[in-house]
Amino acid sequence: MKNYYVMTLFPDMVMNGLNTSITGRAKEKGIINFEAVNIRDFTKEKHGHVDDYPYGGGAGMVMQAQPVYDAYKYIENKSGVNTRVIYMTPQGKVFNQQMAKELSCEDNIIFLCGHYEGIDERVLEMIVTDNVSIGDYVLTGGELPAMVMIDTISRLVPGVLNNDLSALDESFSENLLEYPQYTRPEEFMGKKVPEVLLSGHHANIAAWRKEQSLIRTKNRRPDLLDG
Ligand code: 6GU
Repeated sequence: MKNYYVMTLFPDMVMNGLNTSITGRAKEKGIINFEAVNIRDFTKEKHGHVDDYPYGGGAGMVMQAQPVYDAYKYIENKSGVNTRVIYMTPQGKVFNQQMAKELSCEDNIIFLCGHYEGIDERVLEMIVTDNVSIGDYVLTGGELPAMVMIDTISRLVPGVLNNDLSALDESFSENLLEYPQYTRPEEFMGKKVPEVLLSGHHANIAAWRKEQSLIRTKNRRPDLLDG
């Protein structure tokens, strides 16, 4: 069983997303588990504040160290002290399929989602093991990135997909994009399914698909073919 913990101010957003579709079914099957931990539950302020003005001035608010630290301690009790803590930040290393493959071997992962102008640097220094971004653009918070990562990682955990081979034979698994797919009918508005796919000749089909993958990658993502 893999355990994914999400430290967040918006637990419903995370749980509603992950409980849907394949990740939700994998949780019901007991293959993976995810838990959103509401950082606000750990505030010691009577009005429930988790943020304050930045020292030195400037726009926006900063999430305070204490509730983040206490939420982490609550999770650490369950996950163990060596659990990786991934801070979702546009300043991190950019997430990719290789990273997902490596993380799919971890039994426990904690995802820390910031909001506002970020989180007090001192608690980040104390608990974060990895800084990860999902691309070069700025989101309002780390929740969508954490959900993107958990979705990508989960489908590489054995048993999550009905067909474990489909996780291997797909875009990026060999640095190539996936070949085009077709299903019934054989002809749609005058457009026919490529003949070779109807031939039953497995070697020819495999060769055609490999060629299509290469052509597609060259046209759409030539950067993947560099080196
Ligand atoms: Cl991980 N967080 C935020 N706030 N924005 C992002 C991101 C993460 N990755 C890309 N943009």
